[in-house]
Amino acid sequence: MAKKPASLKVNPAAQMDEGTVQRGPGGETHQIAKGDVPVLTTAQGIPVFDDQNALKIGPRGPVLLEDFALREKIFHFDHERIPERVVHARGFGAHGFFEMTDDTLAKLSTADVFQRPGEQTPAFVRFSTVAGNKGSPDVARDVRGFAVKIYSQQGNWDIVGNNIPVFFIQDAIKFPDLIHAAKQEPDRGFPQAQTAHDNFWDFISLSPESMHMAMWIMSDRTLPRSFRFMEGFGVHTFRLIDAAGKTTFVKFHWKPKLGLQSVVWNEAVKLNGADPDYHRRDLWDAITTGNFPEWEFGVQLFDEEFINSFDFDVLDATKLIPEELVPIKIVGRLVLNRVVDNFFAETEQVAFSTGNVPPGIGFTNDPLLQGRNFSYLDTQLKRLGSTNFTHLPINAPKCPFHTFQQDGHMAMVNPKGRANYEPNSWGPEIGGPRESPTLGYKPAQEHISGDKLQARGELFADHYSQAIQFYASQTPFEQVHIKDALVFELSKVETPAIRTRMVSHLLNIDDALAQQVADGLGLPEMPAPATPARAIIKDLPASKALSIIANGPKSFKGRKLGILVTDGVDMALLAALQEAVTTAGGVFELIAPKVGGVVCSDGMLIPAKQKVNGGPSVLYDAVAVIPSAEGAALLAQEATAKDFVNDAFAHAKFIAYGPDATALFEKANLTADMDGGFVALKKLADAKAFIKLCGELRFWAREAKVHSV
Ligand code: HDE
Repeated sequence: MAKKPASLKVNPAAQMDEGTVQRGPGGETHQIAKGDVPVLTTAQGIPVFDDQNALKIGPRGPVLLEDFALREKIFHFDHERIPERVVHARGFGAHGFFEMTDDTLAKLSTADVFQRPGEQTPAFVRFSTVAGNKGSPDVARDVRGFAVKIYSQQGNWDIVGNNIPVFFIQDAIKFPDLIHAAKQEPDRGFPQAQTAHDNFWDFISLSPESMHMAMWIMSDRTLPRSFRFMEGFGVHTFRLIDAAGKTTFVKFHWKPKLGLQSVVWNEAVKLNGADPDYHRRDLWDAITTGNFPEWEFGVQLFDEEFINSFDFDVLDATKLIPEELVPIKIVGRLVLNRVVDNFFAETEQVAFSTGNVPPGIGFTNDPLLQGRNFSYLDTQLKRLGSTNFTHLPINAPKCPFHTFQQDGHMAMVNPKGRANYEPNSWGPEIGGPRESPTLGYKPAQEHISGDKLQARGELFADHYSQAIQFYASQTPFEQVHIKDALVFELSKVETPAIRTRMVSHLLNIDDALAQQVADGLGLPEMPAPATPARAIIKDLPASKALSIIANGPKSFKGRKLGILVTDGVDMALLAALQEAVTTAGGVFELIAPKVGGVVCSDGMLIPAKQKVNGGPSVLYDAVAVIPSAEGAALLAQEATAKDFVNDAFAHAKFIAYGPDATALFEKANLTADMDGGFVALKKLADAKAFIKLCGELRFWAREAKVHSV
């Protein structure tokens, strides 16, 4: 039997408010009251009688074509998907604001958004991975997109950057090749969301210009602990243009207030199984609990004189400008304080473009940037299906705008009135907008002449110098991670010649590294170094800014402690830990044998967040193990509880333990006094000391002892 709605109340599509009157069958009126459940309607606003059964002749009879509600519902569902982004398909977005904290840029650029320190301009940020498809796991080894849309009063400004300051290639013409090689191989359709396969390393090893980036992607930069702990970079050199038309060259930077942090590879592998949504959940949780992530906005400013003195071409996106050479000046901040209302409408449909710049910001002739400016409009038409994608609320400017553009699919804001062209003689009232020599966008003036040719700047041919500098700037732990990553990825490459070719490039970067990778691969013979296209500069000074460990946090703020508990847990100790972590600005989760919770030593029932097999220690920055003696004996029988402590140990995490944890540790072959990464919680004050120590994030010294191959 079909169910009939009790009464006709509110049409959600029409977004009626309390007090609105809606007509029911027969024309009777219904006053909308607070708390009324809205009546389901079709997209045409027609109230639905039965959403459980299609219209039939008799309960077992044929379905009637006349059922317009059924037809519309299925029609709409069938067309729910739009093409995913060809790169950066998997992403997660959030709203916030951009704000200048000083007036440095106001003097160098006419951009309105720079003019008033302290004023908040709405912003939307979408973080992403590059290679994986939309449903791929979050902690894939990959570059992260860091795309920022700033809704300025002079139109939208997009900084479509990454979490790595350089790129694989120098010229846009190579982008399709790079992406084809990185994504799943076309015949078999795998592997996705990873570069550990032949096609990728074949392309990279045949493209020496990618060597600097290759070092970055083999570093921990491609395994961020969360979006909140990574830097962002505009990558290309842009221009700031002042009222007189003068250019100051600029590189844009985002620096996370919480410091940098990455996960280790084995942790990433396990995280992707334990929580494929690890990064998006982290951002969602942080914002919805009021821990708003924040980045400092920094600029490197330079002029022609610096450009002429620099060893590299500032138009080459495979090079960076070390902070030690041109310091980053912090001039603003970006805060994310609101999650999306709807993932599809905002995160999926947001459309970025490097070509979106307001007056006062300009492009350079970086051939990658120029290619990008061309590409992004194209892709929106394919994905969003209409030139009117700017009519979607997430893409629409938040300042007044007036164009003569009209019609097309889904046109929602066609110009009003008679004038849809200019010049016209309809007068100021109805004649529509006009260009403005004073307010309109003016590109920087530049005299250009030259031969028509297909070539690159001379300095673009230096492929190794900054790769050497990057490697030399890493801490010894990070250097080992780079070596391990290279060995891992190249071990997945099935063609020996590709492995050897990569090692021939590594020989131009660091002999010891090349040797370690060759050993790790079991390479039968060391190849000759690849022939460099230009003399390599081997003694560029190390840059501390390029290391993650050297730029970590100073406290446990923003981090998460996992507390493994059982019935009988010492309530006072648990409370001390919770207080210490909360005071430090961190959060905690209880992991217990049952998610319903545990009965503490004082008889109180405390609910758990995770059941022990659903809350592995990879989800946490540090762990505390404080079961009762009986509980520890129980956990000692549970494989996932042993994994909990074994993984925390193997991932060099700080581990606090209560007096009764021994049974579990013994079963996991761990002794609590093994190294300085263990902290005994003997008295309540130890909890505070433990959380302070956790500010160092990992007990790195342990790492070398747990990995020998
Ligand atoms: Fe992109 N890139 N890209 N890219 N890119 C896209 O635009 C492209 C490049 C970056 O969250 C696409 O809307 C070309 C560098 C981010 O929506 C597409 C070239 C950098 C995002 C496209 C590059 C980026 C994209 C796919 C070489 C770092 C995600 C869907 C000339 C500085 C934005 C879309 C988001 C997205 C093309 C190179 C960053 C196809 C042709 C270098 C963060 O238009």
